[in-house]
Amino acid sequence: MQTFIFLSCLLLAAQGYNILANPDAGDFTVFPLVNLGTGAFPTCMAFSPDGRIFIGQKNGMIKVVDANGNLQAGNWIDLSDRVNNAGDKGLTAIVLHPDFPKTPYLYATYPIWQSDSHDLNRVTQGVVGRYTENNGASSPSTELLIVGRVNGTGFPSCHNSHVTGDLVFGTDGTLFASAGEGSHWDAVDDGTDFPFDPYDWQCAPFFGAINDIGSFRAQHLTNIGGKVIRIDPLTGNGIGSTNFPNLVSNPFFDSQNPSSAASVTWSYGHRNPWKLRLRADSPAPGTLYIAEVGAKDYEEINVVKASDRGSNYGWPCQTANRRQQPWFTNTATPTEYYVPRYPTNQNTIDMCAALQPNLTNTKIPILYYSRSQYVYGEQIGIIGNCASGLSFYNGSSYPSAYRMKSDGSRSLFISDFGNQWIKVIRVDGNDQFIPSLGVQDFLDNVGTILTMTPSPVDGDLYYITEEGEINRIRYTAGYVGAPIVVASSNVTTLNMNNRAANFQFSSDGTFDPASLPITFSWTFGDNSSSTLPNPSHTYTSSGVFTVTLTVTNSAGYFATQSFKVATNNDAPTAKIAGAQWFQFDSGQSVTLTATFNDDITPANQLQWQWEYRLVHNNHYHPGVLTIPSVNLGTGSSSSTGGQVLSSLISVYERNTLEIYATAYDASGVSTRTKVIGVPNLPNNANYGNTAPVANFTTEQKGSSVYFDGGVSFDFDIDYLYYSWIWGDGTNGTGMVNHHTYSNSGTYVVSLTVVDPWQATSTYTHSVDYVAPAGVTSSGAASSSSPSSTNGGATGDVASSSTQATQTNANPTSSVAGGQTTQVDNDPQATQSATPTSSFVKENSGSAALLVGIVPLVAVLLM
Ligand SMILES: *[C@@H]1O[C@H](CO)[C@@H](O)[C@H](O)[C@H]1NC(C)=O
Ligand SMILES: *[C@@H]1O[C@H](CO)[C@@H](O)[C@H](O)[C@H]1NC(C)=O
Ligand SMILES: *[C@@H]1O[C@H](CO)[C@@H](O)[C@H](O)[C@H]1NC(C)=O
Ligand SMILES: *[C@@H]1O[C@H](CO)[C@@H](O)[C@H](O)[C@H]1NC(C)=O
Ligand SMILES: *[C@@H]1O[C@H](CO)[C@@H](O)[C@H](O)[C@H]1NC(C)=O
Ligand SMILES: *[C@@H]1O[C@H](CO)[C@@H](O)[C@H](O)[C@H]1NC(C)=O
Ligand SMILES: *[C@@H]1O[C@H](CO)[C@@H](O)[C@H](O)[C@H]1NC(C)=O
Ligand SMILES: [Ca+2]
Repeated sequence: MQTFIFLSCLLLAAQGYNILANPDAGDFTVFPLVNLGTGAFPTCMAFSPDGRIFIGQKNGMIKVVDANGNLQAGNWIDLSDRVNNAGDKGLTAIVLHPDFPKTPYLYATYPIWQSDSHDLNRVTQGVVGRYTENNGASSPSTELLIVGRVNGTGFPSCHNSHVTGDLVFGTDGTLFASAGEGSHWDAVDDGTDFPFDPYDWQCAPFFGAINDIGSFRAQHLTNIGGKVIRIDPLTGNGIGSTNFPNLVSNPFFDSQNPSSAASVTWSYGHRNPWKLRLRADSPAPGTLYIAEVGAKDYEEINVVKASDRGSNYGWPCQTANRRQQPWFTNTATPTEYYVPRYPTNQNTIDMCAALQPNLTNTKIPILYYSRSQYVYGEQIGIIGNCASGLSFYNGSSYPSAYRMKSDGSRSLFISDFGNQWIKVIRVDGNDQFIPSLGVQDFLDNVGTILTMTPSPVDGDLYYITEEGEINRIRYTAGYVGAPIVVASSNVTTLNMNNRAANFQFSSDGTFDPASLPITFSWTFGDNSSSTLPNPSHTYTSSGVFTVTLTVTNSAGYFATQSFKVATNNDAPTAKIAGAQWFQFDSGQSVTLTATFNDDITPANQLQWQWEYRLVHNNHYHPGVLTIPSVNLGTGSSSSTGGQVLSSLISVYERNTLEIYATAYDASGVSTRTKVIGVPNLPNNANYGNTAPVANFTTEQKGSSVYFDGGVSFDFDIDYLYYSWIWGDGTNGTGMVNHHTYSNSGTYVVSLTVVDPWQATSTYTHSVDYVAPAGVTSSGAASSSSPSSTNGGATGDVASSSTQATQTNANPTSSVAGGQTTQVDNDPQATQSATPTSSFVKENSGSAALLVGIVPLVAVLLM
């Protein structure tokens, strides 16, 4: 215990850093590369030396963006039949062999299905598989499991979250893999079976009773949970003097059993080591930096040098610089997260105290931060929630302050999922944080960032959000190039036999990185066009039309984006019976019934899917409840989604449930609707919820105004839903927006934020908008030219059939028409597609509660 106090003092001193504003703020611009669409759920990427970018999705599909920035059709490989994609689980990392494509191997890590049941709590194990490329693609038949070939030897997963982590090659060609300890994140887990978890009992039979110890798996070398392992990428064996005499040996290597958990272990005592980055210029096999997601108190950035191999990083007995209180008896301070479910058992178990001798040399992070400014009275400074990415910068286009220096110092970029920021620190040649340089803000409001990777091709940082975006961060001071174009419509399909085929198009989100004036040119696919930023258009014939927006700046650079709309099909309707908001008791079974209808697809061919999201703090945990079903009979279709609440919710947690029913018609067009469940908590229905406070900042950038609602505040760090009224008759959603007005003038803008407990706050503020000179089509003149874009449709579509011809029949994707194209005449710009349009729409009932499409969010981290 004295050791802890000593370390605590040391680290307190080390954490006394400054938060510095970014001197280059505004000179970095996020360029969309591709958008896979909400629901595709990319989690990881890998760059090939041939210019391809491999993108892994949570569901096990791996896609390729070619060297020209175009998303290739289909999958490089589809592992969805074996990837356990329930809840937070899924494919979390891919890595290419260092000699790829000459040595044509890709490695992937994911929890595997152990049976047909898709219940997210089912006990399973994480694996590492190797896949071979042949003619530009691969197939599951090439799979060779190098971790988890035998039941019980993979990464243990005895609950529903933090299983697999990351993969990275060492400089000596060995492979590192990280994994969480696979225990309950929602309580102190010492291995005791939880009554609300119907599968907890399977942990002992599958992994052995010795490993049915919850979080304590991280402390024991009898399993590979909560570890970083280092293996031979051909066999999965640990690295030792008998099999690799010329390499640094693993610390607990056992030549009698080279594949044992001890033989493969490199470091231990990790909770959820989500991302690994290798510092290439370090002694072999390389210094690892780890973004480690903490429980409730701290996020950690850990370093494992070669000389640190075999070190204990402390979990679950230590977090950041201190004891993890609830795991020690008698000192537990119950909190909303860690009220033990078994108070009686807690009095008899003191495993951290028993482990004390093994905790004397635990490693502490080089940097840690928390969800709140003060933790245990200590001021942390930066606030975040789920450390999600790490990157060194090794390019030459960012300013010199970010580059590698000959003194050995490096910029380390750190991303946070919940608070959606990227910050940067400097580490010295000895891998120590340089406190005098502080923690510098880099980018805010980057979205729900899941990982960040530097491109070996252009040096820039790329990142993935769970909304499906792959973005590139470029330094754009002195930028000469194309604008960033974002085009969308309020609906992407409707049936003109039922009503006017009137679509509202929007260029919201479009802007020019150099703030040059821009002009808009829309073509609607029926020979009519518009130069308004946000035109509406009525089609007069039935069919599928390609809508294209071209945005040109005053320097003559342009970019375009296309997507498809259809006038021959309405999206189905979906409605969940009953109130939009209900309360339930923990463990209570609630039956929900949804009704679906469609204009064209018969009821017995409609498909549907139930999903839930467990919402707390500022993030979600996703889950799919049932597999899409067919054959509902005739007439209006209904589907029952019951049983769901019983195993998910503990009354001790300040959670809400969002439950979604999505209907898909035969063309793949979908509609999603939602209800919200709030647990009946003891004494206080809102469990002490504090209402948020809405606020936003504005800044005109060229022809658009940048609105940032991220300055809104919620005491409870709840996830907030943002709805905007722009004051020009249009509305928006999302935390950050670029909005373009048609005319100069003063607009009264209001932002309403809603937390999951339905507490709302509205902030209203006037914005003076000055249309830039040279933007003739979007200037004041446009108001006097009445919508001239209607009625231009004649000719070719008249001959097209009235059949539904939507090209996107994939019910898991909501992106219209598959691929879109983005033409770009800037030779340096490689962005190719930003399909923001979606067939998904909320039914009007639920939209009244929470405006807009809520992004499909997940945390694979917590
Ligand atoms: C692994 O365990 C699962 C059940 O959890 C079982 O279905 C499967 O057959 C086992 N595989 C082997 C090789 O024993
Ligand atoms: C930086 O990139 C160069 C190639 O551009 C590579 O040779 C070098 O190893 C990299 N250094 C580090 C430390 O990553
Ligand atoms: C401490 O670690 C050693 C291995 O280094 C292990 O044999 C022992 O069981 C551990 N102690 C406890 C209390 O787990
Ligand atoms: C889309 O916008 C058009 C034009 O403003 C409007 O007539 C139509 O009702 C809107 N459709 C929906 C579903 O909001
Ligand atoms: C709104 O945010 C701005 C920028 O952070 C801040 O200066 C201002 O005080 C905030 N207003 C309120 C009412 O919190
Ligand atoms: C914008 O939102 C306001 C307030 O919810 C609503 O009254 C108005 O109808 C909305 N306008 C549009 C175009 O959706
Ligand atoms: C568009 O114009 C071209 C050339 O005038 C004509 O051939 C074509 O049929 C028209 N298409 C539509 C949809 O009006
Ligand atoms: Ca339809």
